[in-house]
Parts: sequence; structure tokens; C-alpha cells
Amino acid sequence: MTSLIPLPTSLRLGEGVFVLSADSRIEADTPFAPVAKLFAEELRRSTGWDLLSAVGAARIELRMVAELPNEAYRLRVSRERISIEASGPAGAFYGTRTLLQLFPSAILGKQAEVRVWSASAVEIEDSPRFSWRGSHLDVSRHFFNKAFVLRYIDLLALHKLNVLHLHLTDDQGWRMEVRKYPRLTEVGGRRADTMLNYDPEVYTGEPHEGFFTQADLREIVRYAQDRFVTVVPEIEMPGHVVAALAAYPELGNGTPVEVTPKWGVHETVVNVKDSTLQFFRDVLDEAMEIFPSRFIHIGGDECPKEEWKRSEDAQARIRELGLADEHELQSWFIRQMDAYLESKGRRLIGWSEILEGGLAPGAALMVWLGTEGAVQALKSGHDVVMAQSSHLYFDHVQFADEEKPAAWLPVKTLQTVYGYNPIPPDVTPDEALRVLGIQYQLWTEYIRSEDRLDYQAFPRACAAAELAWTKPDRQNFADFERRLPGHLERLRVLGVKHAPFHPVS
Ligand code: TNX
Repeated sequence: MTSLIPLPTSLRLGEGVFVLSADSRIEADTPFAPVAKLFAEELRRSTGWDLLSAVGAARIELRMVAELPNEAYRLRVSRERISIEASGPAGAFYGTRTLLQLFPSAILGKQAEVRVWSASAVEIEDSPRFSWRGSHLDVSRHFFNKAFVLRYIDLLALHKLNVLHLHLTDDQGWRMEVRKYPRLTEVGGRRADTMLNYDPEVYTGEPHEGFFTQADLREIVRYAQDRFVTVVPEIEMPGHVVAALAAYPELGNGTPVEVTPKWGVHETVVNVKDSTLQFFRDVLDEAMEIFPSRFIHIGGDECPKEEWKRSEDAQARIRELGLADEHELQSWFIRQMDAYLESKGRRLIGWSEILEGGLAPGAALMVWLGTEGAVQALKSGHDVVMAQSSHLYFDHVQFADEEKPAAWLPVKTLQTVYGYNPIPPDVTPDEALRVLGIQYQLWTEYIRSEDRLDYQAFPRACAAAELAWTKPDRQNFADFERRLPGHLERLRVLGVKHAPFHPVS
């Protein structure tokens, strides 16, 4: 019995097993050499063998075949050999991810004591359902360091997830070094205190700080690239900017602020002066230098309009541009960024609220609110990523009887997640093709430690991975539950402190 997660498109069990030994040799067609090298390094960590230079007859072959779709692979395991076929390196890499799951789970560990490394004979054909298979990670509310992010990227790759959306800036902390504006991290990267859970009266009394240098971010990007994960940076604007304003008050509307210890939506937003737009273009320039991602996330959510209603400058801007109101002003702001990113060959993506006052022409929508916005965007020809809080917010608790950081915090069980239908109602099959994929969110207001992050993420991320990768006709929650214990064993080998699993079927 295999316990593959996510489940492949088709799987046929064969006869016997392939036994890996010190003289099993990994051979790859030239374009797949980097994938083979990475895979050999992984195997060396657990088995102690260097299979790239082995000379034996039993082979693991990575072969290029032109006709398979991008990211697809074919994996055949027989007694004599293993072959992975793909048309490109991503597919070859996913073949190796599946192969890892066919060996005993200790293959994922270090210097394992296992003596016989065998994989059942199988024939697998596989390709993904969606091209955007994402995880969001909020490093602003609580900072998670480079080593942790690298480990997290490996976990994403094991699940065939391929987007890491890094939420780098927010009211409570700015976490990306910007050379032109050093105070963003010097001042904006530290807060004096932290709200405990969601009680505005209760604080931890502890400062919180941290940021990524540009060198850190480049290393993260490279590490992710090797594992076919695209890192999408998010620079929040025009709201969720308190940390930036603490560093550069001239970006604001006159109210002095400090990096806030409080969660929730803050009234403080940026002003709409030319110099402020230029500030964001400068920041985006540095982000684009570091992140090759086609999509750049500009936030755009939860931007209260009170300050703009009171601001002379904002009102003058509205008159000068002939806009109806502050919502159109927000839309205008986002359009400026859309045009800028487009002029650099990139594309803007933003949260649901960038629909307010009209979606910028090239923008893609990341849907966290209801499906109406998704439908509207799809019908007007925009791409969407489904990231709805109703199913995919993993900061929400997993069990009804769990202690909650805030009484109102909803429950998202494993079954809730698995039951998510990312295709909004009332769209045509053609429109549905513009659903790029799904993404789960790890907002970190209440996630203060690495162990807690593991706990909130897993095993729900396993369910999300299956939603993102496996075709709907192959999805079945009872079958997923049957495969999960074997998969959790792998996560334990990797040191993941996942939440408990209580099967319901
Ligand atoms: C809403 S979702 C937010 C975040 C919070 C999250 C908590 C979104 C685009 N904005 O700022 O962290 O809820 O669940």
C-alpha cells in the first residue's frame, strides 16, 4: 500500500520491489543534471551513499521525453531499475518527490539506520491540476528566519507546492532590507511590544524584531528555484503600512506612529503624493532585482478611507483626476503600480479589495473574501488565485474544542480544507481556466513560534496540496485519511511538529 500525498493521476502497482544499494547509479539526461544532483544529495544524507558516482547496474534514470506537458512526469519502478520521464526539469523533480515517498520514510532523514531501502514496483503517470499551488507565510507579524524558511521550502516541494508568497511588510514589522530606505528595517523592523492573542488590553511585554537582508532573500530565492518554488514577495500598500510610516513619517497623512504592537485593521494609510508613489516604485525596483517572480504582490487589502477623507492632498487628487470617491482613489493608486510593474515585464497581484473602484487592467486577483469578487474578475478576463478565508486560512484553529486565541476565531478542520471547491459558482469552463490555482494562508498574529507554525500548517497543508495538485475526480477524503498516517510518519522524520490527526471516516 502506498501513501502518496498528493495522489497522482494514475498509479498501477507492479510485482516486486526495487532495492536501492550503494552501487545503484543515478543517471540523468543533461538538462536534468541539476535535479539529479539535488536528489543524490538528499539520498546521501539518509543512506550515506554517493549514487551519482556509483558504478553498479541497478539504475535510477532521469530521461527527457518531449511529449509530456510541463510539470508532468512518468515514474516506473521495477526490480531492475527506476525511470523518471519528463519534458522539463520541474516534471523530473516531481518524479523524484514521488519516488521519495515510495521508499521507507527514513529516506527523508539523516544518517538513517535503515538497512534495506526498497520501493514497490509501480507505474505512475502524473501532472498537476493547477499551476499556482501556493503557501502564504506572514513574516511580518512574527518573524521567521532564513533557516526556517529554507526548511519550509523543502516541505512545500515535498508536497509539490510551487509558490511561496512571502508577506514581507505590514503594520507590525517591515522585514525586507531596502538599500535606498534603510530605516524601513532599522526602525520598521522592530516593535516595542506584542499583543497577546487578540486582547487589546494584554501584551507580552516583549519587543519583537527581525528582517531579511537582501543576501538572505537572494539565498531563499535560489534555494526555492532549485526546488521549483517561486517566491512571490508582497509589499503592502496603501494600507497595512504603519511600520513603513514609523520609519518615514513623510509617507503618511500627518499622524505620528510607532511600529504597532496591535493586531487588526489600522486607520493609518499612506498619502497619495507623487513622492509616495515614487517611494513604492523604488521599493518595487529592489524587490524585482531580488525576486524573479513574474507576479509581484502589492497587498491592497483593508485600506480604511478615513484619512483620505480628511486629507486636503487626497481630496485635491480626487478632484484633479475626476474620481468619484476614495475607493476610486485606491483603484487609481493600484493602477499606477500595475502600470509600473507592467512596464518592467511583471504582473501585479493583489488581495480582493483591489477590485474596489475597478480592477487595474493587467492585475490578477488573490481572493480572500467571498466568491463574488472572483466571479467578477474572471468574467472580465482577469486571472485569480483562490485563497479564501472560508477554507484556506490556517491561522484559524483546527479543532472545535481547541483553546482559541480569540473567541471569534473560526474552526477550519482538515475536512473543511479538503472539501474546498476552488471553482466559483456561475463561471463557464473557459472562465474557470483563469483560476490559476489555490493558496493557503499562514497569518502569524497568533503563531509565535516555529513549532506552532508547523502545528497550524500540517496536516492541513497536505490537504491543500492535494486540492492543488490532484484532479478533482481523484479526490476522496476517506482515501486521503487512509494515506495520511503514512505521510505523517514522513513529516515526523523531517521533525515537523504537526497537529494531531483524528480520522473522521
Ligand atoms: C485579514 S486577509 C487580513 C490579514 C490578517 C488576517 C487574519 C487579508 C488580506 N488581511 O491582515 O492577518 O485577516 O486572519
